[in-house]
Amino acid sequence: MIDPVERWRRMLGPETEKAAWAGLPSFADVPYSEDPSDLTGVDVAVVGAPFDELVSDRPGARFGPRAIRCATPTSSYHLEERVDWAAELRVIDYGDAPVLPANPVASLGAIEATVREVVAAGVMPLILGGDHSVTEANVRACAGDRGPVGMLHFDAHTDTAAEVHGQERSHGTPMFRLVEAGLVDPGRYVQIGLRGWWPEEQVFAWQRERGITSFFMHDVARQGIDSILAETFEILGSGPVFLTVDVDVLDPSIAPGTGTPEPGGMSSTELLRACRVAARELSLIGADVVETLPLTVEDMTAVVANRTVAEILTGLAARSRAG
Ligand SMILES: [Mn+2]
Repeated sequence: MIDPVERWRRMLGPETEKAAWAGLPSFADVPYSEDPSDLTGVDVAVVGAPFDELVSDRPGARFGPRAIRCATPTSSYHLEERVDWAAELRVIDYGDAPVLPANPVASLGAIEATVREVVAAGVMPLILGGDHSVTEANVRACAGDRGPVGMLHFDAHTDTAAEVHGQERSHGTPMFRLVEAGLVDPGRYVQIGLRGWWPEEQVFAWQRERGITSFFMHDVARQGIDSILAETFEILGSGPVFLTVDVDVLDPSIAPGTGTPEPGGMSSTELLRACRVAARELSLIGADVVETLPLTVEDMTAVVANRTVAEILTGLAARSRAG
């Protein structure tokens, strides 16, 4: 286990903060390890899934995990929730899954196997994508013997197509595959933020037949995010839920660094609040934040993706504190 802050404290004094741009860029400067034995006693492990070989449009999400780690803020104390997630939870950065370039099957297998190591230790995985196809690997690892789990899905797109460009494995198909495989319970599957021009009506018909709940962006605009979350929590209940956040749910004016940007999206105010409240109110068994394509060194999409992860951690900390 490497604590990226330890050298600063040892050499400069126990209260010293690490310079944000220096040292090992673990997520939020939490301790870093790739050794499964270091998962003992941990609450949450951040895992990178640096994979983008199944995109239908812009590539680059393979650079997402590193950029999100580098967008770390200086503190873990949340001003509204009034909780310090790093004080409340034992969080480590478990590094990246060992992806194999130009081999999607091996790479997704490696992502699933890495997340399985986390789950097997009784630790909640928080995965940094990667294109949205990684969610299939993540949920396969998290669902395990639990049977079908609930899903809360923030996205501009449903990702429930049976194929995209004739390909069954694509970042547009993971949720179809998870429902068909019996790993996600369609009656406890809620999508928020849908808009734009894809998919076609027959995909929505497939969704309705199975009882999947869809909140479109026009619902968010008319009804407000808090009212939609209240309905969502009723549907998801107290059972296990996987939270998946595609940053393209955000308006591309906030998050232009994404694979399939769609204008007319959510504000970061809405998404950050929704992720924190969801992590506080639901029984999350895992979460991922996907489709971040850093465009610059100080990439704004990576900053908002980083804060989305921090909001999830804050919600978990608030839940843990409440007992
Ligand atoms: Mn997606």
